Amino acid sequence: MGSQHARNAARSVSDCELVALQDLDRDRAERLGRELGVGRLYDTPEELVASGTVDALLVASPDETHFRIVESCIAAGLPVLCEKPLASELKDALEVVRTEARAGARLASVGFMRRFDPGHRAVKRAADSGAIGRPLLWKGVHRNARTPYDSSGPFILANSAGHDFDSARWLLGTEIAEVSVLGLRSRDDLPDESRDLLLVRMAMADGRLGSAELFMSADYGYEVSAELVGQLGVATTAQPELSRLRSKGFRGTEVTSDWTAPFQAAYLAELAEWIGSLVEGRPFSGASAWDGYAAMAASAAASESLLRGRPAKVELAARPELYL
Ligand code: ISE
Repeated sequence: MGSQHARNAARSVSDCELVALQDLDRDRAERLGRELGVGRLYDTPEELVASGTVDALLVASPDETHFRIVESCIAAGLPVLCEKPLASELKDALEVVRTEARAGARLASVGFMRRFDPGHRAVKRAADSGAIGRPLLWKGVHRNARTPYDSSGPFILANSAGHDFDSARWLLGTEIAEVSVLGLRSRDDLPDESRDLLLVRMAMADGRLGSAELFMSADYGYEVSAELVGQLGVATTAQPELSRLRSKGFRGTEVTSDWTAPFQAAYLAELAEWIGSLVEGRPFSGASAWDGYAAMAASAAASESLLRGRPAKVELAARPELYL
């Protein structure tokens, strides 16, 4: 993910110069540095932040390192675009929100790239235009060909479902108040604690509804969709078709297993908008630290619901004025 963002930053975003890289895997950093003509490599994120060589930082390190890197960026006054999740502990995500609120500046943004996906944006436009009347229900499908790293329910709800919680919040324009989750281990060869097929139901703060299927061992490929069911119509995302195949009495569309492939345009648009917002000194239109925190609060409640077998309330701290 980091290499991909680096390539986008170096090659495809105007007003952006990639000047430094940091990776625990030094060889990978050197290879990427050679490929992109970047000579400054740092051993630790702290050294990079303290170096004074960059105006902004993009973080795509393992989830559990996000919090400390984001906090060090904020302390140094550096804008930071951090991959999701914003932190690995809910209390840390709230700490980022509070640090920003105290400083009175939004420096941290979160990589919920679906907000920049052309299909998701078209659904949002349809809702905003009134074409489907009042949206009442958000429906999501999130399938990975194979379980990413860890197939336990809490991991999937934190790592993957954050995107769905953000999609529901963003498309319905309100917070999630309560979640209820059912989980299933889809295959006998997965560890006992696996819950790689999850059904998530949401009650939004204003009473509207959400529902998502997450299937992390879908085998046939990677697929994400979101749908808004409104009083007057329905808007559904469509992912770009890679190809149309006709073969042996079959006509269909190829499905990729690579979870980055369908969102290439989204990653690029997100980065371009973030850089544009920094250069022009205006607010970033993507996800804020508050959005990162709110998605994590929904993930935490979802884990609790799965564990206890009953609906769980999403407990949100008061939203600081900075994010209103
Ligand atoms: C992965 O970490 C991502 O961020 C992808 O967008 C998501 O679809 C996938 O399920 C995650 O594992």
